[in-house]
Amino acid sequence: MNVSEVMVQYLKAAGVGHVFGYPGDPNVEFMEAARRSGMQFVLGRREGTAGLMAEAYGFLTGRPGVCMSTLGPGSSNLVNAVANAWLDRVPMIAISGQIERKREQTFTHQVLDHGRMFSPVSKWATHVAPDTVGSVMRKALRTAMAERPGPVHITTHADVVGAAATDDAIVLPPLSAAGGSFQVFASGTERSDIADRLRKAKRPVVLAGIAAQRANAHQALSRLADTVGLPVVVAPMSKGVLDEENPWYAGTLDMACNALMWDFLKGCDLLLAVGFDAVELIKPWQLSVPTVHIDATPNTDQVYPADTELVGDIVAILESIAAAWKGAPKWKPAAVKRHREALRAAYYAGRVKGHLNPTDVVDAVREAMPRETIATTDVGSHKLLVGQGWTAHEPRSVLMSNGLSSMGYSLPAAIVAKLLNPARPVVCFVGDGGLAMVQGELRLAASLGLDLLVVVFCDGSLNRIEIKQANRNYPSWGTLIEPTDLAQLAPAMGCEGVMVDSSAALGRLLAGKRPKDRPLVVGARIDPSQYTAQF
Ligand SMILES: Cc1ncc(C[n+]2csc(CCOP(=O)(O)OP(=O)(O)O)c2C)c(N)n1
Ligand SMILES: [Mg+2]
Repeated sequence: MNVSEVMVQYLKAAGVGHVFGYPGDPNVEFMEAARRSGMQFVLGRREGTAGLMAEAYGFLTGRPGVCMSTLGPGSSNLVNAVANAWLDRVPMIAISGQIERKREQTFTHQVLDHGRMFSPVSKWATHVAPDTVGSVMRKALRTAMAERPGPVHITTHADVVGAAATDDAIVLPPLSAAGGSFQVFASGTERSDIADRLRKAKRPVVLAGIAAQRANAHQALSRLADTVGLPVVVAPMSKGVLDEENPWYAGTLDMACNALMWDFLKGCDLLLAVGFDAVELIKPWQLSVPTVHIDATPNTDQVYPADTELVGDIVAILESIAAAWKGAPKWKPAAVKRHREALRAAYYAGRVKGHLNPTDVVDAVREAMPRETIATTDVGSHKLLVGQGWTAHEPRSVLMSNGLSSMGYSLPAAIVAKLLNPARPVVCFVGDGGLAMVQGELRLAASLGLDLLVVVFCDGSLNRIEIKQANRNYPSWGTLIEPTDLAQLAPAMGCEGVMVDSSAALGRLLAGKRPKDRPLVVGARIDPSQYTAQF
C-alpha cells in the first residue's frame, strides 16, 4: 500500500465512510485511494464549509469527521472549521496537502507552516511519512476520539502521498472515550456520599452538557431524574439528551430567557454538573451553590468551582447514584412544570401582534415537522430563540456550534444530517447574514437531492451585533445587510425558494407539499423587535 492507502484503510477501519473536502494537486493520490476503497467524497464549495460538514459528521456519528484541503490557501481556509471542532469538542481528522518535504523549509509559493497554524486549534498537528503512517494514524484516531474529543491535523507532503508505506500494519486501537474498559475513578463510598448529599439537599438540580450526550447518558439521566425527582437543565449543544417533554426537563441554559434560567439555578442548593462543558457559557459563572462535577474528564477548566469530582464513565456514575438512592422524590413535577410555564411566557416576551415574530417562525416549523426531525441552527439572535424554543426529543437531534460559535455552520451541518439520515426530516435555521456566508452550499444540497427545509430569518441585519450597538446608543453601522430575494436565489441554485411575510403564509406553506428531491428555502421576513425584548 502507498501512504494514502494506509491512511484510508485506517479511516475505514474506524467506521468512516465520507471525506468532505476541496482538493488541490497534493491531494490526488489520497482521493484516488479513498475512491478505490469505496469512500464517498463530498465536494463542499469551500474548505471552511467542507470542514464544518466533517464536524457535523463527527457530532452525529461519534466517529471522526474527515475533511481534506490542499496546501496554503486550502489549509488556511480549513483553520476555522478545525477550530470549530476544537471548541465544540468533536472528533475530526483534518488532512492538508503540502509541497514536497525537501522544499518545505525553503520554498515560498503557497507554503504555510501547518504545524504552527493548526497547533493552537487542534489536539495534535502532525504529518505522515512512509515509515510512520501506521503509527501516526493510530495515535491520530485515538487522540481525536479520546475525551474530550477534538481535531487532529495531518499534513500529507506531495512526495509522500503516493510513496510505498513501510509502516503499513492496520491495527485499530479501541476508540471509545477511555478505551476498552472505562474506569470509574470515584470510589463506591464517594458515589453513595452523593446520594446522601442529594437526600440532605432541599432543591438539588442537574445541569447536563455535551459530555453527557457523548457518553450516551440519556437513559441513565432520565432514570436518575425519575428516581430522585430531579429537574434537569441542559446546555444548548446537548439539547435532546433529555426529551424536552419529560416532566423533569427544566429548560436550556444561556439561550433566550437566560436570566430566568440562572435564577432557577440560583434557587438550587446542590448542583450536579453532569458532563457540563463550560465552553458553552456565554457569561461568567453566576452560582455559589455546592457543585459536584460528574464527567469523563476532571474539572481542569475551573470556570465553575466543584467541591467534588466524579470522573469516569458518566453512565456508570449516574446509575450508581440512582442505585444508592433511598427516599422520597426531591421535587414535585408540578413545581418543575410551573418553572417551564414561566420560561415559556418569558420566551414570548416582546411579540408584536400581527407581525411575523421570530418565535412564530420557530413555533410554526416545530408544529409542522414530525418528532424525529433533526434541527440545525446557525449563530446569531435567531439561535438564542431556536436554542430555547425548539422542542428536542432525542439526543443528537439538534446541531449547533456553541463552542467557537462560528456563523455558517447550520447549512453544512444540515446537509450532513440529511445525507446520513435520509429518512428523517431535517430543518436548517439560519440568519440572513449566516446564509450569505455559505449560500454556495445550497447548490451542493440540491445536487445531492436533499429535501432540506432551510428557514432563513430575514431581518436585513447582523441582528445580534446591531443589538449590541443599540444597547450603547450607537447607530447601526456596518451591521445592516441588503435583502436578498431567496425566491430568485434558490432556483438558481437548484432549490425551491419562497419569501413569506406573515404567520399565516408560513403556516400555509409548511402545511402544503414540499419538494422531495431538493431543498426548500423559506425566507421569513421577520420583525426583529422581539429580539430586543429578549436580550
Ligand atoms: C464567523 C463569525 N463571524 C462573526 C461572528 C459574530 N456574530 C455573532 S452573531 C452575528 C450576527 C449574525 O447575523 P445573522 O446571521 O443575520 O443572524 P441574526 O443575528 O440576524 O439572527 C455575528 C456577526 C461569528 N459568531 N462568527
Ligand atoms: Mg440577520
